[in-house]
Order: sequence, then C-alpha cells, then structure tokens
Amino acid sequence: MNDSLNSISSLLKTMDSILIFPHINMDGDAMGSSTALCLALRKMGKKTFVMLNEPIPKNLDFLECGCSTYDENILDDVQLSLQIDSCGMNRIYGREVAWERGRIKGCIDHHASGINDIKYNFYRTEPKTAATGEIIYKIIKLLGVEISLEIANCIFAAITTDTGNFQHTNTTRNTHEIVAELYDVEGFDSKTISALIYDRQSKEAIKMESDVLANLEFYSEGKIATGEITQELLKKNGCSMNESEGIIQRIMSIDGVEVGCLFKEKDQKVIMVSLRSKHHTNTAAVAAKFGGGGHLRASGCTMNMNLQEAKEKIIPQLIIAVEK
Ligand SMILES: [Mn+2]
Repeated sequence: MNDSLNSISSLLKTMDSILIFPHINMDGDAMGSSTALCLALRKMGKKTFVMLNEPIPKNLDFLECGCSTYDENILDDVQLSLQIDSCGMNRIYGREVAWERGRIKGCIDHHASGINDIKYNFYRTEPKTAATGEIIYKIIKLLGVEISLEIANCIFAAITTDTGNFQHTNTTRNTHEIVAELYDVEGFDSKTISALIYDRQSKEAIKMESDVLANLEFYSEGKIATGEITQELLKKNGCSMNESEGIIQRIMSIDGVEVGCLFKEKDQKVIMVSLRSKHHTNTAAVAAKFGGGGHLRASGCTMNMNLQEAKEKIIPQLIIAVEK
C-alpha cells in the first residue's frame, strides 16, 4: 500500500546515508527529481548521492549540481537505497550491486508498473501525477528545507519535461500551482531553464531528426506513425542515441496521429521502443505485452531482437490498440 508523504519524509529525516537511483535512459524528471531531493537531503547534513551508470544527456547537464556519482562504493555504509521516478529492477539495470547495498529500500514514482518486482520497505507511486518532481517538491517542503534556486531549477526541469512543456494531458492545476510557487524563489527564471533544456540541440541532431521524419511509416489510415533510429543513421549524422530526445514529440504533433512509435536500435539484438498516444490508446498495455511499462499516454519497452522483428511484433498490437 502507498505510504503517505508524511511518513516518507519522517523516515527520510532519520536516514543519514542515502543512494538515489533515477531510472535508466534518464530524462528531465528522473534527473531533476533525484538531484532536487539529493540537494535537500544534503542541506539537512546527510550523505547523499545520485547513483548513475550512464552519461547525463547534454541538455540536462545543468541538473548534475555536484550530486551524481558512478562509484558504487562512494559511501562506506548505505542506510537507504531510494528509486526516484523509477520502479522495479529493470529500471536500475546495471546498478544492482549499488542498489543492494541499501539496508532499507524505497521508491517514489509516478509509474505504477514494476512495484511488485522489489520488496520495498516503503514506496509511493502516484500514477495520476504528471511528474515525480511534483511529489519531490512536496516532500522537500515536508522536510522543512528551503527551496533553493538550484532545487527550483531541478523541480521545474522535472515538470516541464514530463508534461511536454505543459502540453500533455497529465498537466493539472496542481502542476501549475507548484510551478507558480517556484517563482517565489529568488532568481528563478523559467525561460532560462527552458532554453537550457530545449534550445541546445546540435546541428547533427536536427539533421538526424529530419531523416527520421522523412522516413516515417503510417498505419491505420494515418492514426499510427512509426519512426526508426538505427545505428547506421546515428553514424551517418554523427549523433548519439541520447540526442533523439524530442523526436517522438514531433511525430505526435502530426495531425491525425493518435499513436506515435519510435524504434531505437541499440544494437543488432536490442531495440528500445518509445510509445505515445493522444486520446484513447492505452500504450502502457501494449508495452507491458513486451515486458515494458509506463503510462497510458507514454510508455516504452525493450525488445531483444532485430529491428525488423520488433516492428513485426509490435505494429500489429498497436493497430489492435488504436482501433479499440
Ligand atoms: Mn517521470
């Protein structure tokens, strides 16, 4: 059962050494929420780090704030291992050893899938909340820590990215109220943070995006659009996969598209699939068929096969889901 924010913040007050785990293929919410909480806990005098095993995407580099580490032995003793915006073992892939060091295990997330993978000592998942950043903001308030400019920037980054810059249907009054409060923090300027996140794409990434868009495939009379990023395409454009952020939003901006699907070829045998929907299609249910998960309107899965096989498996399922 979900623990209350009050009981979680009370517990956090008693913890002295904490490792924080954002989900793999980190995004603005995972990194922003993790760093915001790390900064708040450090202000309380706690030894806290954000445990990573992959580089931070360039447009999110300002969310590092001296918090992250790649050294699983950085703390002599780990009282608490805490997943943030992340739930289940497959979301912390590659960091299992560090995760197991925590004597207590917790999870704060707005994804519900994966909650039964791990025997958490406490957890809170709020599937209706737009961003984990909203939950973390409330916890920081309950901890009694003042929201610094760095924390405000992290919370704003978390919320703007997970709401598609306040365009997704998950955006609520609560979302805007929390962001409104951030303006009370001295020096806070949302435009500065938006520009850091959205206006620093490389020429190469823009060219790659245009290649992907030029080769979209459409199914179900244009209700489904699929794009693909192969290793060959990355090589041709001189890009890395983490520069593909934003392409799925471009696909979703097409008139008439209900479901967007982006195939990312990690290698010949591993395809990462991102799914989005606009109105009625449950993409989480489709992702779950292939061991993935997420939200109704935004989900993903990893398929251990080549690109052609992945397409042959998932596209028919999308066609069924979109016609429901
Ligand atoms: Mn999130």
